[in-house]
Amino acid sequence: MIDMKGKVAVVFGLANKRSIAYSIAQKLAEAGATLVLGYQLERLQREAEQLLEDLGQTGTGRAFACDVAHDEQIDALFAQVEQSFGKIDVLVHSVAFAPADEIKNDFLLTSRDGFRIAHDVSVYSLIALARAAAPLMSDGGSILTLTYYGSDKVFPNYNVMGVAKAALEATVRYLAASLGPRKIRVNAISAGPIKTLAARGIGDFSKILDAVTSRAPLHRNVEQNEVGNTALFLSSPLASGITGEVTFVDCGFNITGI
Ligand code: NAD
Ligand code: 0WE
Repeated sequence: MIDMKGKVAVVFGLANKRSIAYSIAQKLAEAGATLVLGYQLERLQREAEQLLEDLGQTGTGRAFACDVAHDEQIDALFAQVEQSFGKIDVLVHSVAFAPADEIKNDFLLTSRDGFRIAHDVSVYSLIALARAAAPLMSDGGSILTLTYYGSDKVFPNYNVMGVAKAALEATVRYLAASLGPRKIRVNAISAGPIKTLAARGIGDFSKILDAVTSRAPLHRNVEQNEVGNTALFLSSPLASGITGEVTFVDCGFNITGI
C-alpha cells in the first residue's frame, strides 16, 4: 500500500466524477493525501464542494476557483494553499482546451487564435502552475500532467490539440531538467481514449474506442481508475527515480503497427 498521509496534493481539471482528475484525486485521497482542487469557473463552487465531499475531504481539503489562463488567479490559489497548508507535495495538471472549431475543421484551417488558446490553456499553464507550486515543494515533489498519443501520430480531428500535446511532452522534459535539482519530478501519463466531458461531441469518438478494442494488446479500453493508479504510483516515493517521462496507460495501443 502506498501511504500518502501528511501529503498535500493540488489537482486541476476536475470537472465532474468522470474526469480523469477525479480518479487521480480519489486514489490520492484513499492513500491518505489532503486534496486541494482548482476548478475552472466561479459558478461551479457548489459542484466543487460536492466533489470534495464525495472524495471524503470535507473539513480536510479545499476547493478554489482558478482559470489557468490567468496568472493572478494562479497566484491567488497558491497563496491560499501556502496559508492553509504551508507546503505542497503533488501537483496534478489535467487540463486541456482548444476552441471547438479547431477540433472539427481541417487542420490546415487552424486559426492563429485557436493555436494560441490551445497552447496557452493546455501547455503554458503547466509551466505557470509548476513555477507557482515549486517554492512550496520544500521536501521535493511530483508534478503530473495528462497527454495523448495524438502528440506523436495523426488522429482525425485531434488537430491543434496534437500539436499542443507534443509541446506539452517537451515541456515535461524541460521542466524535469529545471526542477530536478530541487528534487521535484515532472512526468506525463499518456492515457488511452476515455469517454469524459472532453471527449463529448467529438465526431467518431466511438470509432477511436473501437480501434483500441480491436488492435490494442489487451483488446479493451482503459478506465479512469487505471490512470488514477498510475498517477498515485508516479506521485509516490516508489517512483523516486522517474522524471521527464511519458508513461502510457493505454492497454498497449501505442506499440501496435496495425
Ligand atoms: P475533462 O473535461 O473532465 O477535464 C478537462 C478539464 O480541463 C476540465 O475540468 C476543465 O474545467 C479544465 N479546463 C479547461 N480549461 C481550463 C481553464 N482555462 N482553467 C482551468 N481549467 C480548465 O476531461 P478529461 O478527459 O478528464 O481531460 C483531462 C486531461 O486528460 C486533458 O489534458 C486531456 O487532454 C487528457 N486526456 C484525455 C483523454 C480522453 O480520452 N478523455 C485521453 C488522454 C489524455
Ligand atoms: O485531449 C483530449 C480532448 C481535449 C479537448 C476536448 C474539447 C472538447 C470541447 C480540448 N478542447 C476541447 N474543446 C471543446 O470545445 N482528448 C485526448 C480526448 C480526445 O479528443 C479527440 C480525440 C480524443 C482521444 C479529438 C479527436 C480525436 C480523438
